[in-house]
Amino acid sequence: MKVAIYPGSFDPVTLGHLNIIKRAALCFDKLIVCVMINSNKHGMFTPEERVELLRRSTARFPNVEVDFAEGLLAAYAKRRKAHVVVKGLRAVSDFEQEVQMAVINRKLNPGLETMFLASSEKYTYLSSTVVKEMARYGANLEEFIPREIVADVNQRMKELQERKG
Ligand code: COD
Repeated sequence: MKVAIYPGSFDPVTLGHLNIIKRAALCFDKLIVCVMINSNKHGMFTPEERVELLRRSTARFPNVEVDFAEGLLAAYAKRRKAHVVVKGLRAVSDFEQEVQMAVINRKLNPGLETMFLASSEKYTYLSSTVVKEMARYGANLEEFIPREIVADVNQRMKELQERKG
């Protein structure tokens, strides 16, 4: 069975992520979408909430599993017996960091390959950061994130703004 892992912060999942999930799920028997911690980023949603939003957004893909893991991706891949990591590439700006991570992950777990899917041209501009910025200014989020989670993102942004006063 060919198992691949698509790791990310997914804070929150966007239509760009979902496009990669849909395409990668066609290439493998099983795709594990794994919420992991990027220590450079602050969360809007807790990891558990991100998992729930991802599960709701990917419910229609039978071979997609959503999980959360702490620690190193290379160790998680070993535990899950996965030999492939899937990443999305939007622009040259993604490339440098992604290639660096791919090399580190293979060093830590020899045989763990990273496969890159080029972003759909519709979503090259899209990131979770853009979504948060749009939510802050009350833009219609349906163009950016799965319909199933629009209310959750708007609600969380409202709570964060109220907390700030
Ligand atoms: N189109 C296509 N691809 C996209 C789009 C889009 N619009 N938006 C995002 N992507 C891709 C990104 O390029 C990335 O490949 C993936 O989707 C996830 O994106 P994010 O932004 O949700 O997640 P990141 O980049 O913050 O995730 C980083 C990880 C959590 C994977 C990384 O920090 C990690 O592996 N952490 C665990 C610790 C570890 O093992 N570190 C590596 C050794 S240094």
